[in-house]
This record gives sequence, C-alpha cells and structure tokens, in this order.
Amino acid sequence: MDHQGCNKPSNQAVLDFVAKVAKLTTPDQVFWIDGSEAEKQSLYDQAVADGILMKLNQEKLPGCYYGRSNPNDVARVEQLTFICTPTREEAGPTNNWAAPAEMHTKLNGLLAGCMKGRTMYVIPYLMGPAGSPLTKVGIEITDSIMVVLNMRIMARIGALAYKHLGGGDDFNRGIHSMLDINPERRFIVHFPQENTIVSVGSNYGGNVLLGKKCLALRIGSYLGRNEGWMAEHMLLLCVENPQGKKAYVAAAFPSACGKTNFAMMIPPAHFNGWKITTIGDDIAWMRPGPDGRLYAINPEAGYFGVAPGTNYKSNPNAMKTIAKDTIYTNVALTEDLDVWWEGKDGPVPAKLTDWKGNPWTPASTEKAAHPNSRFTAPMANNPVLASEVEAAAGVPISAIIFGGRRASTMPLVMEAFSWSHGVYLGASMGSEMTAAAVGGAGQVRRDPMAMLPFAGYDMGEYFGHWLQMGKALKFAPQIYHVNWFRKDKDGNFMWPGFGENMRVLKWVVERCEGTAGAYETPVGRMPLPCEFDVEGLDGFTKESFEAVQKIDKEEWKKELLLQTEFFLTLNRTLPKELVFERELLASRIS
Ligand code: OXD
Ligand code: MN
Repeated sequence: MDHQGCNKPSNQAVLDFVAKVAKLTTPDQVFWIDGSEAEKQSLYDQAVADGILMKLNQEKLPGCYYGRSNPNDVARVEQLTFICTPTREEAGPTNNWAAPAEMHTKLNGLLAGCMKGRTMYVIPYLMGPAGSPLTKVGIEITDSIMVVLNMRIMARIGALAYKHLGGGDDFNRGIHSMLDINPERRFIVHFPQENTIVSVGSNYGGNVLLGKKCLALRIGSYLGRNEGWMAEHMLLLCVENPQGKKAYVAAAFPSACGKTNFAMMIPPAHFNGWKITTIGDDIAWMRPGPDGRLYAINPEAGYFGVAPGTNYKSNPNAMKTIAKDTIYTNVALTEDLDVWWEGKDGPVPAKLTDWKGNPWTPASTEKAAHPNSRFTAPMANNPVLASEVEAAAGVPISAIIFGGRRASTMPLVMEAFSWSHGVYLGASMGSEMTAAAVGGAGQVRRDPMAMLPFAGYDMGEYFGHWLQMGKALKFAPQIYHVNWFRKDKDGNFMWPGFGENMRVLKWVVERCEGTAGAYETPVGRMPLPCEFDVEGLDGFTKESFEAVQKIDKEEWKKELLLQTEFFLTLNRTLPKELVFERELLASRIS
C-alpha cells in the first residue's frame, strides 16, 4: 500500500499518526513525500496528466504552472474556521468555537472513507530554518496534489523535517481532505491543546497549506504564549543605510494593505546607497534573545501573494520573483499561455480566458482574474532576498510598525510613547473594508495587530501576552503606526506611497538609532516637519507633510468611541494597561 516515495520515516509517533488517519480515511495508497527534485517533476507531470494543472508558456514563464479552483473555493473562510479549546472562553469572543469532542466526532464522520480511490500524501515540513530553536515540525496529510506542490514552495519539506524531529513526538498533526469541495462540508479546525489541525472541503491555499495561517499563526500564537514567544502576521525586512549599517523591522498590516510590496520595496533614486532586503512578507516568529533584544525568523520559504495589482510600479521585485517556478491560481490566461490580471503592466489583451475558463474580452463586464487570484513563488527567486533569511538565531528587531488603510484621522506616521502605548496602537488598529467585504465600503473594521482572523486564543489574553513580552525584553523594539492611505477632502491620496514609503522607514530606523528628532503630539511622537525629507517629491511640500500628519481632535474623539466599542467586546480579559492607555489618550485629546 505505501510503496511510493522513499521517505517513510522511522519515527514511531509519525508512523502511528499516519496509520491512524489512513485507517479512518482509507486511501488507495500512501505516498511518503521526500521533497526531491525528481519527485517534484513527477508530481507536476501527474497533476498535468490529471488535468489539475496546466503547463504555462515555458519560454516566458519557465517552470510555471496554472490551476483554476472551484469557483466556490477562492478565499479563506473565517466563518468556517474554528478554535476548539476545552472552554469557549479560551478561544475568546473573536473566534468561532466548538467543544473539541463534538468537533472530532463531526470531522471523523466527514473523514471516514473520504480518501477511497485517492492517494494520501504525507508531507513532512519545517516552519523555520533547519536548526533554529524557533523552528517547528509539521506533518500534513492531504489528498490534494495541489497542496503538495504548493507546500513544497511555501515550506521546507522532506527528510530535513524528520531529522529536526528526531525520535520525539513534538510535531503538528495536520489532516486535510478536499472531500467534495463543498462549502456545506467545509471546516478549518484547530485543536491548540492537541497541536492538531483538520481542514476539510477546501483546496484554497489559506485554508489548506496548513503550515501557513493554521500552524504559523493560529496554533503558533497559542504555542508562543505558552512557550514565551510571539507568532505574528508581520513582514520582516532589513534596511541598510549608505554606511552599511543594518536595521531589522517587522510590520503588521491587514490583508491587502501592501505587506508584500513593503517587504520588497526598492528605495527611490533619491535614496542612493540605501538598500532594502526581504526576510519575510507575511509571518514573523519572534522571541527574546540572550542579549535582551527581540529576535525574529520568517517561518516560511515562499510567497503566497495576491496577483491583481502586482506590476512593475507597485512591486518590481515581486514581478521578477514570479517569473519562474511559480504556481498561478485563478488568474486569466492569454492565447499563448501567459498569465494576466487586472493591474498587470502593458495594454489589456484583446482576448483572454478568464479565471473560470470562459472567453474574455475588454468589453466583458466581469473581471478576467479573480480579485483573490494568487501566485505561489519560492522566496529564493526574490532578487532582494536577505541572506539572514536562513539565520537560525533570527534577526534583532529595532522597530515594529502597525498600519491600516484609513482615509481619515490616522497620520502618515507616529511613534508610540512606550511599549504599552505601542501595544495599544496595535490593539486598536483599524482598517477600511473594501466594497466586497460584509459591512460596507469605507467602514472601519478593528483588526488588532492584523491578527483578528489569526489569533488562536482569546484576544484580550493575546494583548496580555504582548505586554508580558515587553517585560521580558531588556531592549524592546520601538513601536510605530503608519497610514499610507489618508485622503484629502476631494478623495485624493495625500501621500504618494510605494517606494516613497522609504522616507517614513528612514525616519523610523533613524529614530531607533537615536539620530532623528521627534516632537510629542496627543496621539504619539511625530517627525519634525523641518527634518522630514520631502526633497524630490513632486508637488509634495512641507505643508503637504503637515497636512498628512494633522491631528483633528474631533475625528479622534469619534475614533476613540469606536476603539472603546471594540474593547468592550473583549472586556472580560482586556489588560488594565490598555484601559489606562485609552484613558490617557482620551484626556490628551479632550
Ligand atoms: C494572506 C492573508 O493570504 O492574510 O496572507 O489572507
Ligand atoms: Mn497574510
């Protein structure tokens, strides 16, 4: 039964786990993934033969493949995502909860016999560089060849995971079955106490690449609280100044606010000699180091990014990253099997096949690419990949940046007065929803630390853990809040964004080094207008800077009410530090 793949481990706990799942799901065969190049090619060939993937134009896009998902399965499903802790309180008011025993019974019913006629793949993987004390081992069992091919880009897979695990049983147990890709039978379920994830009924990355959102954020945040570290929805980058001095920055923005663009940013010509390199674009695992600083790793090995809007202006390095060895999902296809999406460079092609497989022309009323169409690309392709990405000890973080998409109220940049004020800035973070999201366009949804869909336990306790971590650090990073999206009264963006965000980043790192000035406002410290570099910015003057930094007390009073409304929902466990921070803010803006 298990003759394929040559990576059957000797670890008894893994063998027992796989045997138990095989007994329940009754696959025709078990395929032990070894992560080799030969295996990769045979899996791609199999996926093409089965009609699951299509080979793209290999002259234009060497090593690239294309897949379409079921139209009912194109995004993460927060309403079907569960945290099954022994009590509802442990999961907290921002998560869906079910009792673990009940949920196991329900899932076992769905899993019984579900792999009959299918191959069961066993993927051993590492989240984090081999040899890092922060790295975790996962075993994902799946009946989807798409999951195997995407996982081999997004994580370090194969024998190295068994080596890291040794003879122990400390690994995340992940079970995935597509079932019949039916939203009625779709559940993404986490059992934090059992270090187990069960995902059924979907084949979409965020729901099924279990190392990513499920392990690295939801289970990771739970493990981090117990073990004294942090799992965060953050990009990680290195800024190098013209003197060769490096600083490392982590930044949390909600989904679709430009994390990948920021992580791969090219400093504009004005910043001759400055360099940005990428450590991660989505997830950071951080823990205090022996010197009292906070050290971070990127647990992932690839980028699972949104294609629409990606182009040579918004992110030239991403365009280069996805030019080879990439899997595209739900984008549009040109006649010569190249990929296309809304916002790609160049003229709109006269004829395309859209993400559903239908003919498309510029006259069509529907989008050619799904708005959440994706690329899965190895980080090794990134022209500005930081060498530190493999550093087992991680990199010492100087600054943490929080940010959202806000048309009003929030200035371009401000610095927190202290760690607890910084935690408050993160905890009260909000971002405007797009027209597609429930709740209506322009409405601000609170998304604390960009972790609303990803915290694996009670949100108030999670804030408490942040405050605890500050106490565990001798040299805690300085915390900032940014908003690239403020608009003037005519609805125009007040800040050019993209590469010009380098001006804000420069102030941030120079503050951390103690070489840039600041002044205090009721909401945070701000760059001195006489110091903030606006040279070479077309039409953007010192006055424009003051306008984008303006604090409108009336707007802030409304903001405070909205923050209070959100905090009330977390009332049971909201740390008192945050209550006091809110009171201080209220008195400063009154
Ligand atoms: C992602 C997300 O896919 O945040 O990274 O949804
Ligand atoms: Mn994300």
